[in-house]
Amino acid sequence: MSDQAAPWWQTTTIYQVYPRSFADSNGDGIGDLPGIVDHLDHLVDLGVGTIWVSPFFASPQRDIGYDVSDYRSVAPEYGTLDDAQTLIDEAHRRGLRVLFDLVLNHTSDEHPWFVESRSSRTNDKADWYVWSDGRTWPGGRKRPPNNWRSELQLSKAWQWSEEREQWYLASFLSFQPDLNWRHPEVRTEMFDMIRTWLARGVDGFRLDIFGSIMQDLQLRNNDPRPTLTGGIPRLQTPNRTLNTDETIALAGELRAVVDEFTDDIDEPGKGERALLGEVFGSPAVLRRYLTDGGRPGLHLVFLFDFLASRYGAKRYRELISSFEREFPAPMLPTYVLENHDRTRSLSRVGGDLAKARVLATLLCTLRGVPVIYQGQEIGMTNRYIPLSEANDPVPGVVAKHLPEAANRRLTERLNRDEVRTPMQWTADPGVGFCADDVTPWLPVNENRVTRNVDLQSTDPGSLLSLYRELLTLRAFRPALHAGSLRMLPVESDAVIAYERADGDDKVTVVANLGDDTTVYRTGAAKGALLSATGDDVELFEGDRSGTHVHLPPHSAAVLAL
Ligand code: TEU
Ligand code: CA
Repeated sequence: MSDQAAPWWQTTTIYQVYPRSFADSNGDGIGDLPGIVDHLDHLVDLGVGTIWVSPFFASPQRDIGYDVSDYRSVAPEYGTLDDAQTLIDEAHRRGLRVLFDLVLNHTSDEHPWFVESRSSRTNDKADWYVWSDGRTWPGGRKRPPNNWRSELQLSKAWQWSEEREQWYLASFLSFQPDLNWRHPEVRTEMFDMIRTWLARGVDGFRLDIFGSIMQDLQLRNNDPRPTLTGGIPRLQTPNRTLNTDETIALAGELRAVVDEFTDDIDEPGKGERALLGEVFGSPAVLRRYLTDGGRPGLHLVFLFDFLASRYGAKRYRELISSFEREFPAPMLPTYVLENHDRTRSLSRVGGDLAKARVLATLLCTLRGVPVIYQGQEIGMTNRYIPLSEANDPVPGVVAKHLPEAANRRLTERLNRDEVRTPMQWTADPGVGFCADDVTPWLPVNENRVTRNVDLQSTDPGSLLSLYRELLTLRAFRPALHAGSLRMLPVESDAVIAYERADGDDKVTVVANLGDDTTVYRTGAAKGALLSATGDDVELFEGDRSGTHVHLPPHSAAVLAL
């Protein structure tokens, strides 16, 4: 799609803010909404176009906001509804769009709706959640209705309620009961809630575990065969609980709701609103969320394969080719390297900054929407926190089943606290996240002295400077933010090369992911637009075949054709 016609959500770059760890404005050691507003200029300087803010709605915070107890109010530790409106308005004033994070699959078990629903089988909310009598075995033992396991696989998906003497479905953690989206009142309430945020100018939503929303109506067993679904090992094939036809149809209904707010003004808060689904499955399945039977669904879906893959040219070439095959224009892939749930990408490559710079270059020059997690731009890494000290509830669930060593190795069910430590703005003890005499909710990473925005902002050779250069280049080159992608032949297995083109604007991106220097023969390159290593890219006239590019180990270059 050419640059002119491309809608904002196709050409933007998304930056994930994890509010509890971004910036604390009132000295309680917890990040908050005013803290985000205080740092919006960093995002403008970085060059991103959209911020996705992880949940800040009322919540008991057992899963740090992904357990909502009131979708229409702000958790007091993060601020007020006015602060949320200020965040939207201040972002828009800077030309940034804002996505909020909607957890539609489940609420907290402390949500008043669930407290009422669980209290009896006849109250007004009795069927707002997924309840079942289950089975009674000989001898009277109560058993769940089927074999469904939770998203984390290591525990059952059904929880017993003594009050109702029935089982309720909790697809993720036991204190996160699934809403019953077949109940008309649930849809009415949830769609109305969504409209209130859209009316406040939110440009769209990131949709949490959207693929788990509607399960098989007959509660039939999942296929017992283990599988790897969306990069996550599962003890059974979730054919009855994940990506069902009804869930995919819900994507179309949700699209119709956000399309009610699409004015024809292409301005933040007025133009088209976008839906970004956190969904897991094969590309063919994920594609159905974008359009099913000709009906539009979500605008974008996360593709986690890059994030879940080891660093390597061969695997990345295969993934890029598969994404191009499975999500042909006008569909768009997304590229994400890390988030608040998974290992930091720099940690994943063993702390090797050269590799991180190659990844940054690929992320920002591939066809598709790049998603950057807070701190990724300065090379933040996992900060070890023993499972025994975890705020994150996931390790507790996993630790019951797996010793820590296996836990870390087998399923990357790390203590997610490790990727949620305070954003490092300065080298100070409080890293500019909070005052130095305030104890932040999670410990600061000791590498704050070198990994901070202050230091890297003025260092042209820093990772932050590279991200700024890349995002500026991407914004100015239609080939990069709206163009096609064509994989180019390579002689070395350690090299990735592709051409991006939009009309007359063409660039070639070439990367060497090997440990040895290599030379890449390119067409008539006019010159290097950018080099990941920060050094000059040596272009030299080779033999008749045109220009050769000298590529040191773990380097990349963007060439003007
Ligand atoms: O995470 C769902 C999901 O991706 C998990 O299976 C993830 O792979 C796991 O946490 C890795 O350890 C979403 C949110 O991103 C996560 O923070 C929430 O805890 C979860 O849903 C429940 O809302
Ligand atoms: Ca605070």
